[in-house]
Amino acid sequence: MRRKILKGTTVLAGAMCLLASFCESAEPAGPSDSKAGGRKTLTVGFSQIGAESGWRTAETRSIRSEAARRGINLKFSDAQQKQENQIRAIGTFIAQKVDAIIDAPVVEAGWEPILKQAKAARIPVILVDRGVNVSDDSLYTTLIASDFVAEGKMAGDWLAKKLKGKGNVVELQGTPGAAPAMDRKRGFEAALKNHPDIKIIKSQTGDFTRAKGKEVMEAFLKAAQGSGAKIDAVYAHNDDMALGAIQAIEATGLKPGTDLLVVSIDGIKPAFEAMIAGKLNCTVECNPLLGPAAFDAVEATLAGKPIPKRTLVEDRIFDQSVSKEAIGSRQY
Ligand code: GZL
Repeated sequence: MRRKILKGTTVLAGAMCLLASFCESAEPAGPSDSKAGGRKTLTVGFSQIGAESGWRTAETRSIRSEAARRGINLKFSDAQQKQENQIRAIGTFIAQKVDAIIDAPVVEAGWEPILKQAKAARIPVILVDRGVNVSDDSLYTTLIASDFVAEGKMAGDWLAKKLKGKGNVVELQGTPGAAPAMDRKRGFEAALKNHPDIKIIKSQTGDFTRAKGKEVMEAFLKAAQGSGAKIDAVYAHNDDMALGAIQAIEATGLKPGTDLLVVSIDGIKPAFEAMIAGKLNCTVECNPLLGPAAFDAVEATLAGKPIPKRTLVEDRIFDQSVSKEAIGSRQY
């Protein structure tokens, strides 16, 4: 059963306030090293995917700094984008009897066994940034993430308008099996449903990295040169792949942002710099500053308070027309 996105639970980007609906909460568990004043120091295990993109490192900074601000003992594990490393790290957190676990699941499938172990150990699991595909959603406490389908649709609607309903698009997909990759594709295709003359002529994963995005875009450009097909736009599932694609486009002498439109998702500062330079046309924000909401959920769960099963992070779209005035307030 795919994870449900429950209506009525929204997090305003930046405010990160949680609107409550209800779910069961796990009993507190874990080591009882106490802090001055008798309040227990919490120990939380964080299984992070890796450091593949500017977005990812911003998320890690947010989680680490929020743990420090709250005096929480954070055990951090970088999985180098491998699910088996995440599962191993979560198993270690369980053996160490941490109070709670935060997981950014690299892909949607394959989590039931380890989540069942956490539930049996009565350790709550907070999902951040990406969802999981489980038959029993009591295996995790809450999912704090953006609506990736909406992000893909915002990007597609913007591009369709800019292309005036006609053109060839190449797509740089995120990590195969990852929620943002599948859903951003789904949302973009939904937007193009109303524009039959816009065709996705090539689509391949660049694994959310700049290097791979550049490599795949080089292949797309070479293929187009060989077949004589014109590429009118690039849709990248994240800014890092878009920035790699921009490098590949420039190497052919074409002007990214002019000869080919470039649209992506994340809203990292380098994307705003590329928009100001006229090389990127539009980015849809996907807020990575999830630390406050994640630890609100940890503390609420351990206190036995009800929290939303799904906490939606709201996102906005930015194009070149607003990039200069917006870059000053970007926090990542
Ligand atoms: C989105 C996140 C994605 C970003 C990429 O929540 O999972 O992973 O869009 C990152 O930049 O690599």
